[in-house]
Amino acid sequence: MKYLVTSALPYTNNLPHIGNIAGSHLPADIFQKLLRIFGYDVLFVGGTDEHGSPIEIAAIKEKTTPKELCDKYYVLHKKIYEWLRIDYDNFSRTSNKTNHEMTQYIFNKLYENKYIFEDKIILPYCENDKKFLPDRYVEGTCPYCKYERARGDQCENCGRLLDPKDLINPKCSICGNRPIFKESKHLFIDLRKLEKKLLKWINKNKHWKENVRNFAISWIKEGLKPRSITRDLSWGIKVPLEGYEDKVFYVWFDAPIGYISSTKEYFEKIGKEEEWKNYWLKGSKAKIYHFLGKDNIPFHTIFWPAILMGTKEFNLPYNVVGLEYLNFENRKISKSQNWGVFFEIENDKIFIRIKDKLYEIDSDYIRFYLAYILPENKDTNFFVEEFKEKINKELIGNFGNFTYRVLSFIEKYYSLKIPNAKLNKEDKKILNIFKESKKEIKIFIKNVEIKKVLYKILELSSMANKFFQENEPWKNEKNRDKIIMISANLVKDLAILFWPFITKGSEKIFDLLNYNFKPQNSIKRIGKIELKNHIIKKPEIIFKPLEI
Ligand code: B3M
Ligand code: ZN
Repeated sequence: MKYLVTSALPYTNNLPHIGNIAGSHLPADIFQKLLRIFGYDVLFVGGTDEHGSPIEIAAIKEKTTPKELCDKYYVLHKKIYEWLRIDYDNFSRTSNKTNHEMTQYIFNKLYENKYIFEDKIILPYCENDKKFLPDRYVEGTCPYCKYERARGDQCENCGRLLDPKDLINPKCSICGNRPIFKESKHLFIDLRKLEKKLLKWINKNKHWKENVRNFAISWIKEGLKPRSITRDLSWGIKVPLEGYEDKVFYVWFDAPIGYISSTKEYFEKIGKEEEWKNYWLKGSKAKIYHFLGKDNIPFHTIFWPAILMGTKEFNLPYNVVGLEYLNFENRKISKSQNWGVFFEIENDKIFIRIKDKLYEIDSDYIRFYLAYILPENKDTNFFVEEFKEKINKELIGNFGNFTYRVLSFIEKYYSLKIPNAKLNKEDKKILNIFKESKKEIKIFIKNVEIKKVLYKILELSSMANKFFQENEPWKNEKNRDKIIMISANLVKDLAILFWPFITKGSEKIFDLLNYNFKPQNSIKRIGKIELKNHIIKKPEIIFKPLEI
């Protein structure tokens, strides 16, 4: 069985904040790494989402071209994820050639299979900018509450959904002129024809999280409407149909296809051109897991599977892991209000900005705390004080200290050589507890319960700490060899288990242990004495206290 893990593709009109990381990249990365250490055959792909009106408008505002804007942000996004050790096998771009081709291919299939039809709609058009305006780029007075800066899609003040035609005194948000309303023809995917099949499929997917499944079912039960898949923009993927030369595909049409293209690109790079089919074509036995924030759930449970179904050729996702929101100190994260935790790049270096102050923080600390508070089933909060406490007490006080104590003990009492001792049944107790924990962790992985995995590992780490403390190797000369040999191997076990969470820290520990770590199926090593008569490196402090 093959596993494919994806994370939602971020737009390239700004930099990510911790909410984006906790909402998809990090849980996806931890999950794929857990699968790896448990021996599964897994591939992890992602990329940037580079089309759509937000990009085109951002480019106009920054006085650049969409292409240049995306080139710049692609590099910055990639840098941040690499720094965070979000270890994509391939991090692609939806503007790549492969995605253009794949999108057109899929469209042609849908067209052939008669899921596409044409219709005319009336849209706001700016005669000054010579372009159709996306709904939210028309501003004006809300007809209900009279708020003056309401957007064409929604009024921020009273929350009502609007149509640009409803606005009093509509204005183009690029140049400020009054738009006219003009007819334009567009292509629609007829979701009504796929409604029954979709509902049946969702009902069958009992392993999805409750919130995701219920959300999808209630959406379908309201009745699906045709959805337009083309836009009057110039930046995007061309529509391979006569009469559509001036239009491109709607960004949500080509963005998820980016998952397929990223997979294909990965295999092309390693010279296995056909291999992507074993993930994506119907009949292939791959399990596809999509990780994404809750606002993206409808697209991944309805719109995207409908596209795939309509081709009659492609595989459907196995699980849609929708996460809730991460807030900052009880309020929604907002870049414009400087409320939250953000990433900044200065002279090639990555800094963390908390509200308006810049810090240099170990990326493992961000990973650890975000994993600790992952919004898996409900919205959660990043609290600065709690961040400090969890790092200093849990990560450092628990795992960091244990590791450092054991390694320094080996240096001081054994001149860096882990002893070899014979163990009896009683001695093996703690090793067996570690071995036993695998079953429990495997169930959590199956249910995609990432936080539970982390809490379990922290529990094991406390146990190891207690083992060392209570056995007092500094006094207990008789059993010292045993205690130290066991403890050193528990350090190795914990570093393996923590690797999906704090990848860099674990790798540093493997290095200090002189341990040749290979992730694939490393779970087999847990609870085993592998390090004996073994020289380690001179210990170093692995995690420095977090001061913010
Ligand atoms: N770019 C929306 C977002 O960043 C969108 C996700 C695409 S996933 C195929 O939230
Ligand atoms: Zn205008």
